[in-house]
Amino acid sequence: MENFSEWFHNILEEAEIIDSRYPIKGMSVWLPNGFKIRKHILELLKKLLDKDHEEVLFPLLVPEDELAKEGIHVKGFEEEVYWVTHGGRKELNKKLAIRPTSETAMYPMFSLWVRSHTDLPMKFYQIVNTFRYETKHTRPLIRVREITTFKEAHTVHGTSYEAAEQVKIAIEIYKEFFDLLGIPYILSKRPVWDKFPGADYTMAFDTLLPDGKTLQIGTVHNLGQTFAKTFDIRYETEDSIHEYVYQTCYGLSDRVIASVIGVHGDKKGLRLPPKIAPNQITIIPIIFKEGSEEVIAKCEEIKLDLETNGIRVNMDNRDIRPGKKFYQWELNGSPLRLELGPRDLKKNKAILVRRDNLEKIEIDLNSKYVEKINELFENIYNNMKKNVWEKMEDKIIAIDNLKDVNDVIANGKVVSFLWCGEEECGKAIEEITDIDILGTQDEKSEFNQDADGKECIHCGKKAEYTGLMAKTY
Ligand code: 5CA
Ligand code: ZN
Repeated sequence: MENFSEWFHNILEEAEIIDSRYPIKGMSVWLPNGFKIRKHILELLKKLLDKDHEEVLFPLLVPEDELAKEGIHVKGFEEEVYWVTHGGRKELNKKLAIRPTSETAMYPMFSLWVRSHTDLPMKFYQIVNTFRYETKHTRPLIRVREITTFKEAHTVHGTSYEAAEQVKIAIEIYKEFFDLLGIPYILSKRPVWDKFPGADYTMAFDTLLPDGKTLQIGTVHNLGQTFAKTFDIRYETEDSIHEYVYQTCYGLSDRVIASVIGVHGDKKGLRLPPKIAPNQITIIPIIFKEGSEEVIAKCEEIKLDLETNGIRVNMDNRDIRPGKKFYQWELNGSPLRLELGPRDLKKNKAILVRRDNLEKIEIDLNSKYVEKINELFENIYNNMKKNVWEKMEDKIIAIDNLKDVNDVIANGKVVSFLWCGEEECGKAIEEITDIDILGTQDEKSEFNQDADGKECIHCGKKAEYTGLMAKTY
């Protein structure tokens, strides 16, 4: 895609996802079509989290002294917090922060809730809006000042081991979630200088957008005991000792929605995975002067049949040229189109057109066509997922000379290199190339290179990790 940014902006408007003309920078309005996509995505995530998390809802405002308690955390967010300073005309004697994320809203309450080892583990999540006064260039859904769809989970454990295990569990949940949406991802451990403020370490998911820039689409943080000590969250062990808890938190945002749109879309517009498409199938009666009533009646019958089987159907009866309708529903990303005209009706057949590859398929309406359509949804999803993964994998390029970084990046690709993992060396690499290090790969990662007996690309010391570098959003 030549100009992804422009394409993305246009598609949000044309497919009526959001209206970004709201008169506050970094804040937009969800339009009905976008809202439906958002709703279906949230349903998928909730289903995954509800298996072993409890959903809660905390207030939007955080008292200044609670926000200020955790020194590193507050420093990380200090430039980004919006403040409520007045109630009406009266100045508040305690300023209230609008949550940039909810650690400092939740953890004073956790300190009241956690009593004994029998209370643990605790696993909560909430889906709320959060606010960050971003100073970098804002972009709809990608870098916003009101994150409208912040899904944050917070867990509390009795041991360090369990917290580390929870990080792995959360990673598996997020993988499953991104897989359901067919979003390709790179998981890495963020460099220490780029971890979440207050975390022991941060695991991050990045996807690659068509312009070759990576977008961080989710993060899982091991908080260790840092917040437990600050907010005095302790529990009584079986031996009646009072111990600080271990915590994790993990979150996703509107960027997930941006990625679904960004990685799957094409020149014709959106391509939505059937699971989240507001219109999973669009029926278009091909009407001529004669026989139109029969055609419409048959289309209505098919619609009812599909709907009874739980499929979201959109029937476009409008008196406009079919070509115009095709164009519109392709733009909107409806995964399948069903066309039926008088000649098809005579044969009791209909034509299906796949949005992912525009392939035409004739179906027999005497057969079990609902099954066939469900199979096609599965095929479409698998094909979309496979394509975007292949595209991303092709763009991860291993290099062994730092001089090659900028060429690879200029070609819209991601660099993989061997690294000692030391902060000083990493910062030097970032300085020399002016490109960010995303992080290091787990040994089991498909993007991991064998570092055994090899040297760090920059300092020549023993290589410990595979690092990735990319131009980032
Ligand atoms: N409390 C932790 C876990 S919920 C937290 O706030 N982590 S975070 O800062 O990394 O944010 C979670 C995710 O939100 C990020 O991985 C990123 O995908 C997304 N995000 C962060 N800032 C923005 C923003 N301004 N606009 C859109 N998405 C954002
Ligand atoms: Zn090095």
